[in-house]
Amino acid sequence: MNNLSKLGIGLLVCFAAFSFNACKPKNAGSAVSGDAAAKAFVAPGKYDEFYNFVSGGFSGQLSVYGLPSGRLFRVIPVFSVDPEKGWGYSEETKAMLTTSHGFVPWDDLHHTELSQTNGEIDGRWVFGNANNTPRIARIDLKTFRTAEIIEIPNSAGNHSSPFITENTEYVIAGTRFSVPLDNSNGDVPISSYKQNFKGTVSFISVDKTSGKMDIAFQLILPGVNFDLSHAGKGPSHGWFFFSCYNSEQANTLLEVNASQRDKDFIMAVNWKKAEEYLKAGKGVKQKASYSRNTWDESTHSGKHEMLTEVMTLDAVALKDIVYMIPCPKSPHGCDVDPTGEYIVGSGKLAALIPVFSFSKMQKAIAAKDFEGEYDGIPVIKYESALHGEVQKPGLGPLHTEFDERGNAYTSFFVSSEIVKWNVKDLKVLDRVPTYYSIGHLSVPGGDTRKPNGKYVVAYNKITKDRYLPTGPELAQAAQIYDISGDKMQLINDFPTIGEPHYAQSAHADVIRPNSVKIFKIEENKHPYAAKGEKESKVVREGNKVHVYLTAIRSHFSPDNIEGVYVGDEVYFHVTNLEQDWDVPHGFAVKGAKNAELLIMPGETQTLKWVPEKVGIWPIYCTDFCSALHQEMQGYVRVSPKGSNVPLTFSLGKNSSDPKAPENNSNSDSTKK
Ligand code: RUQ
Ligand code: CUA
Repeated sequence: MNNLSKLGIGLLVCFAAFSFNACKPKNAGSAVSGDAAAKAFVAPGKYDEFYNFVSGGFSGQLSVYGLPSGRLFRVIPVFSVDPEKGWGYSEETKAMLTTSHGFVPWDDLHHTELSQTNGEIDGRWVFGNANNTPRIARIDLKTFRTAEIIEIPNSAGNHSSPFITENTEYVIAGTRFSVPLDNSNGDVPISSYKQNFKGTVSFISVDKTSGKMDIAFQLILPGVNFDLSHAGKGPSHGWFFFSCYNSEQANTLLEVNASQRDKDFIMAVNWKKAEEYLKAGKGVKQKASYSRNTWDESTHSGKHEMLTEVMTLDAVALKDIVYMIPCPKSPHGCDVDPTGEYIVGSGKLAALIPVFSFSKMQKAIAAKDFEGEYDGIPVIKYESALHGEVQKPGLGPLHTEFDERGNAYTSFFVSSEIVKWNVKDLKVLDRVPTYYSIGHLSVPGGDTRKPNGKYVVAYNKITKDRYLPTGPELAQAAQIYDISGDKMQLINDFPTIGEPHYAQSAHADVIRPNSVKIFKIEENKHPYAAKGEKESKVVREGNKVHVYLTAIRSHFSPDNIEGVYVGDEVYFHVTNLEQDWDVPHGFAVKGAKNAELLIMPGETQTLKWVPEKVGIWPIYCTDFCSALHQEMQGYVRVSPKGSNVPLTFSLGKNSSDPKAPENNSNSDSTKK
């Protein structure tokens, strides 16, 4: 196809020579010394300096830890149902997990990316990707809730996501698997990869104020695997860089067949140029079918909609959008330093780290200093774009983050270590072991223009003997290192939720002041809200029974309901009337094929229940809300279908007390 394979033979590493499995370093038991531990100690009642947002991998969620304490603050449900919080179980949240394939209860979240303004973390949103059923989520950091999920058409294995530009102009989503496009005939032989399979990269615009996401355009690209990416910054603003592997275009046994060439590519995308083509009307609208789900905090409900078109740009036919730069051996991480000049490509099987220069790349493009084409995309000569190579850094480089002092920190999976090196002179400065087999690593602001090089956190794939054994399955682990001095120093070690991949940290000051404490009850626009006990009621509409239930310490209103029949669809719309921080109430009903509701102050959430048996069914509050939480309970009487037990509901009418107050008890005569 071209003469790429003749290049860089001297760089070729026989990857069979080292096992691609993790190797466990000796002296693994090294403890954190007392002195070091003090650096990670955050005294009880004191706050951490940073929020650390960690992807949950196959848990599909995102977890939030304190840095440097490693204390777990919250697990935010994103792509997977979470019975603890009712996410995906309450009627309001089901829309958020609905896709073009219907309701999908699980996904695999690999990367988190905090929104930026002027290349700095602004603390507004954090984005996450769903790998399996391609989607991007936006989480609102005022509420720490998933606010929007958009599906990505023409994509499969949404791994190269959700990286963002300096002003959050775009969040991008690159496909891992190339596949036939959605509107083409997909019923083709798998062996026709080269003819029929395409790669895509989607540029998702983010509204500056509302955050609302839209696929602005998709680039249609040659069929390869996209792996990771980062946006340019400063001088390279307007560009995006992606690592690609499987430039062999293999469709089977990729571990061998996609490791044939000395070099795959870093793909450089000029998205400003793409915008020009778009303005000039060069985009082609294609039919597509993908969901966009948005959460509305005034109705406390998600809304699901299907979109039917996507704008595409052909990166081959429209010149000057995309260039390839050869990069050794199946690059994984693709990271841009804080100055925006240096782009680091980490070949999983490479024994060196190439660092590319943005200005040299631009010169090479201007001079058409190409070594050929790859499926119609110009390939810049390796040497022409290269700033230099970090020699013998370690085995299996994966990801690189930066500090503000001109240093880079690269994770090495195979040799289980973090290596610190200087971005300009490419000299290795320090190395520390990780426990074990580090994947991603993260410095606060470490992929932005303004890193805060106090700590680097290692997110590891294997835990082995770090903690007390818990049978065959162990939690994954992270380690925190102090990087403020010349030598990196391990200061903390903590288990994580799911499988952590990428993570990012924000200084507490950009999030903490905006954190919502309650939802104002008077602003509750939920159609079934009861904004006071007086509004609580039960209404029958055919076989649907709507219970407008209120919760306040320590009772529900109403708490006695009769006249519900087997087979009815009962909707408990529970409004939490509290207007106090940190006083949720929970709600559950015996036998419901469902999870609890956990309702925040001022909020309304709905649990659907279809009683199948005659009897008395208890309801109760699941969240210990007061000294009399255990008294927060009630009964629903279920009668046979067609019974003539009238619909009644009450609070405070006690059988053992004939003089019980009648004030709250109101019978409803709307029964049909
Ligand atoms: S990946 S361990 Cu899914 Cu981000 Cu590199
Ligand atoms: Cu409300 Cu416990």
